[in-house]
Amino acid sequence: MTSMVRSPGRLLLLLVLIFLGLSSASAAPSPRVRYSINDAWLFSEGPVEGAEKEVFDDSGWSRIDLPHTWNAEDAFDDRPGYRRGTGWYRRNLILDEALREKRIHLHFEGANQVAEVWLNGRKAGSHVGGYTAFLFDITALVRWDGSNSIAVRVDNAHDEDIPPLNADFTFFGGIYRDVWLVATSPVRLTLTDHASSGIFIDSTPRGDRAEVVLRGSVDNSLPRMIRARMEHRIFDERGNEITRATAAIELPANGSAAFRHESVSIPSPKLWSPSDPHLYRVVTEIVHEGRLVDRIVNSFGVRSFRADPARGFLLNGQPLRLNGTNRHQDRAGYGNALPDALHRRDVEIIKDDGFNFLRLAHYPQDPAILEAADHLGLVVWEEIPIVNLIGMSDAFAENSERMLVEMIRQHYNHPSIVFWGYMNEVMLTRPNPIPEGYYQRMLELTRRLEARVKAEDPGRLTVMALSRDEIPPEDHGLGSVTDVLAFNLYFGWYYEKLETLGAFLDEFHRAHPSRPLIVSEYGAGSDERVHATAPTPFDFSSEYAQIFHGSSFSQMEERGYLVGTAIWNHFDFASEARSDSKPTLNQKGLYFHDRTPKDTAFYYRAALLEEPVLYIGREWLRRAGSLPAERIQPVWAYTNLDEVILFINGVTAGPVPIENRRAVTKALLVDGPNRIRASGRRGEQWFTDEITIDFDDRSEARRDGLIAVNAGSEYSYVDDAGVVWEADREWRSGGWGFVGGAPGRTHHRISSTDDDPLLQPSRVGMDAYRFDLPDGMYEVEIALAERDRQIAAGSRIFSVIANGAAIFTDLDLVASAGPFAAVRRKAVVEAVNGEGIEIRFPASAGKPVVSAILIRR
Ligand code: GCB
Ligand code: CA
Repeated sequence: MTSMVRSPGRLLLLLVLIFLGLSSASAAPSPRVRYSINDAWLFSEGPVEGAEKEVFDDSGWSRIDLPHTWNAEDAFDDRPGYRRGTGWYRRNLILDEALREKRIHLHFEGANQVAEVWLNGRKAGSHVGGYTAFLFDITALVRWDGSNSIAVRVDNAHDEDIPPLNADFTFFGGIYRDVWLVATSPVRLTLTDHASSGIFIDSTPRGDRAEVVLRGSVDNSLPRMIRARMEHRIFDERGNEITRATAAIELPANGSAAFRHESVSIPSPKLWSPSDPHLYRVVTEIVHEGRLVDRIVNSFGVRSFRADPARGFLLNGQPLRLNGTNRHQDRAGYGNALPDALHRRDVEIIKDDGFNFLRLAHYPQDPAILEAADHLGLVVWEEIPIVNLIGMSDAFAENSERMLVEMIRQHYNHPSIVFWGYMNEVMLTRPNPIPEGYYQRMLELTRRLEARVKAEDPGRLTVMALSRDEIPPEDHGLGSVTDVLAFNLYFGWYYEKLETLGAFLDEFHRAHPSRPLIVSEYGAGSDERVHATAPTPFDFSSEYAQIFHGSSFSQMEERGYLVGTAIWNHFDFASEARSDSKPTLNQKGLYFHDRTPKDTAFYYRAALLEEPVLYIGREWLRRAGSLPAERIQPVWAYTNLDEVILFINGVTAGPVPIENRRAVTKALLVDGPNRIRASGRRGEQWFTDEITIDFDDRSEARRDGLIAVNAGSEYSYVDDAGVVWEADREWRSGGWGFVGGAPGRTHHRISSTDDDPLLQPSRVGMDAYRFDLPDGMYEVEIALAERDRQIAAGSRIFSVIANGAAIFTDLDLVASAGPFAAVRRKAVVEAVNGEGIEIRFPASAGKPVVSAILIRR
């Protein structure tokens, strides 16, 4: 190879050969025409009377492009809930005369969650389910002498018959994936089989060959029986033809015929794997009366796999630990309506971070995702969205099964897919009241879906995700139905302690030694604005999430029996009903919702990548301290190098021990910017990283600036302006802090602010806050919110008085702002006679509360 490339003449020859190899399969242009029709739509919120009609005044509608959701804003605002109902889309379509003899189809990659489509006022079809594609043949409805009107009604209202009924993510409404126009000859591979490609490819390595089976069906809409020839040509990645199969096919008038070609084999196949994701290409052509009438191109990969209860996952006969992560499809600013490029970007990020396994939770995702997973090399688990609850109706079961069939047929040929899933934690959330026969029904549905997967695709593995509290015997028999059992585990987050994860797994494995096991979720929520020196679960500090991942991953990697693990979640994602420290989001991502990385991502990069990783944690760049001892601050770097030295403002104490990919040291910081540099060595090679930490030293020596207190909180908070609100403390002479009272914390979202981590904690029932400050004029700012649902107007009334001057008089938070709403006020206060500032909270009803205090000279 290399010698050939060195000579330009030979290189040319090689290129010509590659070109010929490719072009032999594309001698004539494909008779298929396929293009996106994402632009130039009009949208209106529904319901709208008569919008399906051909002639309709849509002049007041908004001009939008697909992909589109109508919940991009209201799913993230202060008000609980988001619009779940109808939305209408209209568009004109002028068809080229050249398509006149063709079959015309509309292909929707996804619309959430019920879609009805009209062409020129006549119904083209409808589809139930928000996460799979659908296609309608509109040939009989199109007009050639002018413009066609397409009208689509989409509805994302709750529907007891359609999964998901309930889940921790936002059900954005709209046509949120691409829409295509597909024109084919009257004789073509079937497009209408659940919007699949009409061809299903199986390839099994056997000895030194791979046996390929190609099956599917062809449609004929000519009014006569015809005999056609079908040919499949298989090419390797360089475009060399490997093999071909030809067969005659007889098609009845206005009918279809199935085909199955078995004796296709690839000698010495190159196998597909995450480290070498080799893809074959199969070009399928139909020739009728000497004319090419259809051609489609599919990719596939040759690989074998097995999930072993003792040895874990085996790919192509070799053990391969699945180090994985989960992905939801939404992103900051887009809702679920992402262009393909951003879908692909997510897969690239996951691959670049070193992962080899991706669970597409909790629903089938965009074709761009699967294509990227095939090409970049990720083992995929895809599932349908039966989450938390099942419906009791026959329609629910039928819709579930149809979604499953759509997912499998649409994505069948992707070599990345290894696992089909169909339920997530269905026994944890209980309907109230539990309908009679609920669990019996669930078990029946499970068996029905399992049987359907095995009928559709016996070669892949089935999997179901359960929580810790759904293990046998609590599982009503569901846990033994699928090939692989998966657990969503939140030790050290929702329950127990971080360190007990491993023991739980061992115990389950001992009790169920024949069940292959995946940890399909583990994660901790975090917020870049929240920082703690003694992090705890649910403080949402960046530091706790880092401890959580370091401990969880290292416990699991020691356990060789696990098939794999998957982080919950790679990206923060929309969950409208949540109120963590950033309401409307689930914050367990390794990345923020806008895809900037959290420090935790670099723990995994250090753990999973071969390439050198040296990364100083930089989510905590702004810090403050009010005591001299607080100038000593932890600093750490994630690394996979042999040795790391940290320099603090140019000074080092030598190499820092590296434990579980992390080198931590204590740094003495100075007021202002502090330069932190890491030098790391692998063998003889050195690498560096550098950050600047801004430290606001508020200790005795320079009590001249600002004090900001996150009252009632054990963590510090950095606001948008970069102000560090320090963790609370008790007043000691010469310092500042509370006098009396107790800390309290709500996890309710606070309206009229984005500073939820500042407003959610509060000090309750204190006598005072004292600040021992020099004489002078100060601005005092108070922030507070009613934090208790039980408190009604009139039952908590207090004043806030600083050095005798009232900032609030007889404040009734519920009466004036409502519960869980931020109230802020600032006033100027004078400190005299060396007495500093004392803020008192006399109450006439209930106990006083305060969330934050800022004092500025
Ligand atoms: C789970 C669910 C997932 C949630 C996650 C969480 O077990 O499967 O949908 O988002 O926990 O963050 O609570
Ligand atoms: Ca797409």
